[in-house]
Amino acid sequence: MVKLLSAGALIFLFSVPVLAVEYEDHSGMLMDHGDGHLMDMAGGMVMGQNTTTLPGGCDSISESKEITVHAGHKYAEKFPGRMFAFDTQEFNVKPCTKLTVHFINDDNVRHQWMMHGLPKYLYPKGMFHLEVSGPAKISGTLILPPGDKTYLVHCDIAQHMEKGMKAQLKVGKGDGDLPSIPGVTAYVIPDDYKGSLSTVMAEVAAAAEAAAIPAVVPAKTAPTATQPPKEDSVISGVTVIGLAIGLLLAPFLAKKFKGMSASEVVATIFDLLRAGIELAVKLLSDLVKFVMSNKNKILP
Ligand SMILES: [Cu+2]
Repeated sequence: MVKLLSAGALIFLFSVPVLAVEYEDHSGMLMDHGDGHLMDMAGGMVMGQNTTTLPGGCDSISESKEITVHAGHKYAEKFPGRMFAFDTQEFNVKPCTKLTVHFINDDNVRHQWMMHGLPKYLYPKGMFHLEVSGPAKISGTLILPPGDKTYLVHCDIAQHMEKGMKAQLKVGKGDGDLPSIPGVTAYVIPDDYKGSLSTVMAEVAAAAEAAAIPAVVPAKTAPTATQPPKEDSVISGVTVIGLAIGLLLAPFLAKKFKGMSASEVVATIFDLLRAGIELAVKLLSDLVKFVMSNKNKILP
C-alpha cells in the first residue's frame, strides 16, 4: 500500500511540470545579424531593432518605455467571431519614445507583433517585427518617430489579422483609428448572426419555390410556349448591352452637351442619330458593293 502511494506521489510530481505552461525565453538566445535583424535557432526573430539611432526630427529620446504584450486565442474570446487577438488593442506613446516590447505568445502556434509605416531610412521596409512560435517570450526595442501618427500593429501569419490579431499604436495623438480593430473600431466586413441555420434554409427553400412557380404556370396555360423565359433572358441581355453602351457614351455626351440649352441638346441628338444612320447605310452599301464585285470577278 505504501509502495502504491509513493508511486502515485512520484507520478504526480513528474506530471506537475507538464501541467504548467513553460514559456521559452528567447531574449538571451538571439544572434545579431546586423541591421537590427536578430534570430535564433528556435525560430525567434526580431527585425527592425533600433536602440540608438534617433529618427529625423527627434533631438533626443523623450522617454524610455517598456510594454508587455500577450498574443493568443484566449484574448479573442471576448470578441465574437474572432479567433486570435493581442491582449491590448491600442498602445499610446509619446513621439521619440524608446520603446521596448516584450512579446509573449501564449499559443502553440506562431505569432507576430509587426508594426508598419515607420520611416524606411531607419527601419527596413518601414517595419518593426517580433516573431516567435509559442509558448515563448521575445523582446525588441525601437525608437519611434516624431509627429502624431497611428501605426498598424498586426500578426502577418495567414488569416491571423483577419481573425482578430490587429491593433494600433498611436504616437502622440495619432492620426485617426484603423478599421477592424477588435473592440475599438467597426469590422469592415460585419458578420451576420441573424437567423439560425434552419431559418436560413427555410428562406432558401421559399425562394426556390417562388422561382419555380412562374416557369410552371405558362407551361400549363400555353403548352406550346417554352419561350417566355427565353424572351426574358433576351430582353435582359439587350438591356445589359444598352446599359454598357450608355455608360461608354455618357462621358462623351456629357462633354458635348455642356453649356447647351434643351432644344440644342435635342437637335444635337438628332444630328448624331442621323450621322449614325448615314454611317450604317454607307457601310451596308459598301458591303453589298464589295460582295457584288467579288461575284462579278468570279462569274465571267
Ligand atoms: Cu499570429
